[in-house]
Amino acid sequence: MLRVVLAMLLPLAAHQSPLPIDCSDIYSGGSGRDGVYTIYPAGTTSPVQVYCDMSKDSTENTAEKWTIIQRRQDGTVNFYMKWEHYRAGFGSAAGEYWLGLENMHLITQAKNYELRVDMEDFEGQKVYAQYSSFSVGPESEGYKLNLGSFTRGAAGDSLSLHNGQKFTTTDNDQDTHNSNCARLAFGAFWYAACFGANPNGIYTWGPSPQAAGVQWNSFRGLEYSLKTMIMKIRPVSA
Ligand SMILES: [Ca+2]
Repeated sequence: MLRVVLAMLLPLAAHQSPLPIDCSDIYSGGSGRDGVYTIYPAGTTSPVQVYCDMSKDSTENTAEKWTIIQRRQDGTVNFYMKWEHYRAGFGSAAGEYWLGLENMHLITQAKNYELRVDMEDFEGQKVYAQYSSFSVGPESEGYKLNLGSFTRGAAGDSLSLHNGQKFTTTDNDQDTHNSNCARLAFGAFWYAACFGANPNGIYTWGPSPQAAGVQWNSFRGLEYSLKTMIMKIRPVSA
């Protein structure tokens, strides 16, 4: 009996396609629905849950296949976390989460990606900002952000000033400010001195006079905390 089972399983294993590392790999596997999927950026023993935006692009009528790496939408997850959490990732792939710096590094060293940041305020305005490339360096280099040029989007460019910065948390100050920007802005990010965007700031439902909210300066300024902020990546053809 065992021999029969093995004979059935082994040919299947031998013909399995490579493990998916992002949502575009999953899409080519046959499923085209938005939702939570499992990717394997660090190999077969380290499955990671992620939300895939597989919806159709309204203008091009082609599937988007975006891999969501960060999402804020209702304030249910605490983002004021320390280095180890930002390194490993936290939250729920079905709701708010941070995919983790190590996963982001592993994914973005495998292919060339572009970045899009979707956001919405509490008055119903939806805008985005798109960048030609996005990758995260290794931990030995502080998970440095490598960002391409701003290409389009009514949100405007509030991220370019973060290009080339290392990641800073309350317990790991790698920014260029005398103090710690993660403590000043109640978040964690690729801070400089300190920020134009604060996607991981405190969720404060609109007005945020202390400049500590979920912010995008060129959209609603630094005293307004947004309703949603979603960072997502997809491969670009070389
Ligand atoms: Ca500092």
